[in-house]
Amino acid sequence: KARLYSGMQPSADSLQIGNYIGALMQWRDLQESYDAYFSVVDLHALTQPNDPSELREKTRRTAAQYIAAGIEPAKSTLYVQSHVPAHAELAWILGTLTGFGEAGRMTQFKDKSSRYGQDATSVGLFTYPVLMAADILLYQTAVVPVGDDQKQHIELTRDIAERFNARYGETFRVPMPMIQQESARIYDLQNPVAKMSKSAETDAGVLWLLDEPSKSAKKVMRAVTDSEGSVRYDRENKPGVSNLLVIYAALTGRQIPSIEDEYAGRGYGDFKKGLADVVVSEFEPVRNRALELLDDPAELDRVLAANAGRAETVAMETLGTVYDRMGLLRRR
Ligand code: AQP
Repeated sequence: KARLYSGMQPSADSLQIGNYIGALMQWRDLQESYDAYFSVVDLHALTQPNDPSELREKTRRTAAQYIAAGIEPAKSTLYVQSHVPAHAELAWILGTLTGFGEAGRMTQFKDKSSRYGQDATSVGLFTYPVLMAADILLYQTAVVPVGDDQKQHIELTRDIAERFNARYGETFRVPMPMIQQESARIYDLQNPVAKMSKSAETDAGVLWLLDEPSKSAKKVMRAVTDSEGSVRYDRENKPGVSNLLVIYAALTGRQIPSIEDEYAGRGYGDFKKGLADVVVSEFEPVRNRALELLDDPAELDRVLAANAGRAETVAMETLGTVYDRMGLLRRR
């Protein structure tokens, strides 16, 4: 089986429905046909301010939500990034092969650093894509499922891998991005032109996986729509309704036209009620399972440790080859 790598940051207590539709649902399917590695990238999360005890909790919670959403730790390698020190080690090595200007061209860095301002922008934020390259290359990854916004980081990963291979001999597999469909992109319910995000400014626009289902139902009922009153997909002129249609279709596996037909001639109230039911019945079992897993943190930690052990075996083999090729004297 070809190897696949993806991860998410433990940047909130709960994942949001965009993470679920855009990543977890797809990972669940992909784990059947790939040798999949899914990591909770806690080292990446350090590029934003964190309360230490909260970060620990968010890390466990993110892992529990992976499992609750159907990522099977017996089938996929589901682990916490910092449990495998080789990530940080390879990131250092790859940093020595990355141009300053090259890293400076990453649009995500440019966006985030201009938002944070010079003083709040860390070197870690600048080298974030180098750590991401290390994550991917350590496992000789063939494909990386990512959102459109990560395409540039995968390009950088490929460039670094090719550079290393050319300089030191074939070492890394050069990975391919697997770009998520635009139809899998979910927008904020209150501001449907902005991507739904864990770090959104207002809570009303975000559907959290671990929220009380009744709360999510209310948020769906209050989602921004338009004054036309017809349930019709038109991303440009009807972003709110289109977003709700995408969520409906993704969660039910139905096609958008069939949903449009079902609600033809009915108001937004009916449509939202229908979607609220869909969201509640999808989230309820996932939430219950996640809370159950979190009730027994020792068992969850045991599963994560076993999976980290599996990941480490592969990672250390790659790292050893890298050290040898670059001429580092090995400890005997
Ligand atoms: N709105 C979204 N629609 C579809 N997919 C989404 N993803 C995130 N938001 C949406 C996918 O979820 C994964 C999470 O990756 P991440 O944790 O590294 O951060 P992100 O992409 O920046 O996600 P968030 O929720 O917006 O987190 P914060 O606020 O922490 O930055 C990725 O696969 C992403 O495509």
